[in-house]
Amino acid sequence: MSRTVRVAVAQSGPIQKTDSREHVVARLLEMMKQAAAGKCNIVLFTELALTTFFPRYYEEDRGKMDDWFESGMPNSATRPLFDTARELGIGFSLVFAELTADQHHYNTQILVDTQANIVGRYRKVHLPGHAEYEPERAWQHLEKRYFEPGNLGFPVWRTMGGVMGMCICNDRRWPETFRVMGLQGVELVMLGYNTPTLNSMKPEETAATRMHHNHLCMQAGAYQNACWVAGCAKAGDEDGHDLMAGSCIINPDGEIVALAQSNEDEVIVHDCDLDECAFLKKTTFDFDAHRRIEHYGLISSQTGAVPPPE
Ligand code: CDT
Repeated sequence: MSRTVRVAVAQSGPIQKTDSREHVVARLLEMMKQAAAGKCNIVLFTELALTTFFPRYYEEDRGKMDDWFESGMPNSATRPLFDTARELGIGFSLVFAELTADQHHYNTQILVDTQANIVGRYRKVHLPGHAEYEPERAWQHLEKRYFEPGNLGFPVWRTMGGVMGMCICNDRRWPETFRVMGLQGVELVMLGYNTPTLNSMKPEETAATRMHHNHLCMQAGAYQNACWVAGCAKAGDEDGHDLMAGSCIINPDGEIVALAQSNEDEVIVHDCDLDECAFLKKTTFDFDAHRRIEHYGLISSQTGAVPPPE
């Protein structure tokens, strides 16, 4: 039986502060329909796909930011995504700001199967940025103010004939993210990102270097864990802040096989044969044969680097 999953990555163009959820969902629906018309099995949406990247705005009273959060999923604004997905028989993955019933705030991704059941939930572990206003920055990145670190680890799910994993934006820069999923046999990792084109602390860093970082970490994650990686940007100018595009699909050799060409809403597609993961998983990256965990203790016992004394 073929284990090819036809994956659509639905890059979002910019979403402005004043855009309603309904307006944004209409854009996502358009891309979902395009993916389904192209016989895709799943469509991946970006990080904070329903709103602008609101952590760029400082608010003294955190509670005033709750309007950016979803307290139920599906809810009235997002139900059309679930209804249409069920009608079209396409799965999807969506990232949104989650406010739980017990008042926790997470940057959350769900995996929805072709019958519109939520089969997986992930909450962003690596929150970048800072918790307080920092005037020395050209702009703010307040994820540490508005979200708590995810409490679910890096689970994977068996669905659509394969082993699926999720992570969100900054998580992609950390090899631990991919390795923990790799150790559970992950075959396709889906992630969304909202990444500024420039560095708020280092104006001389070029957009090209930052795009290189973006692709480098996803390509390394794919190769080193012998899995497919799909990365979905929110791109373009949000309220004067430019976000990079570069949405892509990467094969288990770490090669980009599909790449978005615009800074706008754009769907890219690739047939991801999950059996292509097997060769590297059984040879170079046969973890059971080659990993040396007796030497990896520092990775889970220490956060910061401790160089030897001078
Ligand atoms: N959304 C998100 O996690 N963005 C961060 C920006 C940090 S800039 C190094 C990212 O890692 O892309």
